[in-house]
Amino acid sequence: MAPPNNQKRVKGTQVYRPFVYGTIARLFNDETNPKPPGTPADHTHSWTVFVKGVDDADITYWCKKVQFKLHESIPNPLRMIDDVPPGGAFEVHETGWGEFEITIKLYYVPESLEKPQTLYHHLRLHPYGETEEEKEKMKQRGEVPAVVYEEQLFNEPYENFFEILTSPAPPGKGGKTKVLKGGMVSSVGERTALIPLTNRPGSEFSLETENLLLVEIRRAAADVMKMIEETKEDVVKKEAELAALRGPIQT
Ligand code: SLL
Repeated sequence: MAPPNNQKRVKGTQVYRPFVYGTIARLFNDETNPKPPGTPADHTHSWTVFVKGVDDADITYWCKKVQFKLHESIPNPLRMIDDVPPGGAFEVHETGWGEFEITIKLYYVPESLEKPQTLYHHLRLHPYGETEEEKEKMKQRGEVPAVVYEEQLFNEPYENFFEILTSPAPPGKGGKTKVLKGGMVSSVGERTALIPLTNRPGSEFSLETENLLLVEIRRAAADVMKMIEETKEDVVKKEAELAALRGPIQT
């Protein structure tokens, strides 16, 4: 879309907004996840694919609609979700039997003058993980999540859009705070780039997780430094051995 002439970009500015996308799948079973009537006999799982704010923060003021492109074996594989209240999730619920790649296309609010952007996500139905323990944990939980944290960057946004991105949520359009267990305040409907301080079940993208990851990264960096030192010492030793083998240098 060509920008109108009166539109100016806010130079030197980058605005980012966190969001999450992914899938959650559950195996059908009579007690906790019975097959809805009319579900084809070969369907083994129910699943949801979604795009939403971290901890239900509103993203609808920058993300206008989301198109999910499902596998062709599914009726009406192109699903456009464009009617989501502030703080709600763009999502599709389905049932099926197989894993496949979902194409997720984000459409931005018209004021952004941004072109849609495409993400790809592999729908996971079966427990997975790097270790058997991780897989077993997922099996016990009865749910297979595959969720990704992402940050949407708006580089030098147009002035109108910058206004929208940075103004407080309009009254009556979400903007209410939600006090969670443990006294944590979440940001339903709030226009924010902040993520929650701590984790709660089902929402593990927080400063707590970020700090744990930082500790891990620092530990790994320290290990790498140690390996570099050891390698250096080894090189010095090998060079000395080589010099000894060569004997005194003849001139
Ligand atoms: C596979 N490449 O062969 C994948 C394809 C297709 C998944 C998986 C059907 C749903 C429906 C369904 O689950 N398709 O019939 O509505 O494993």
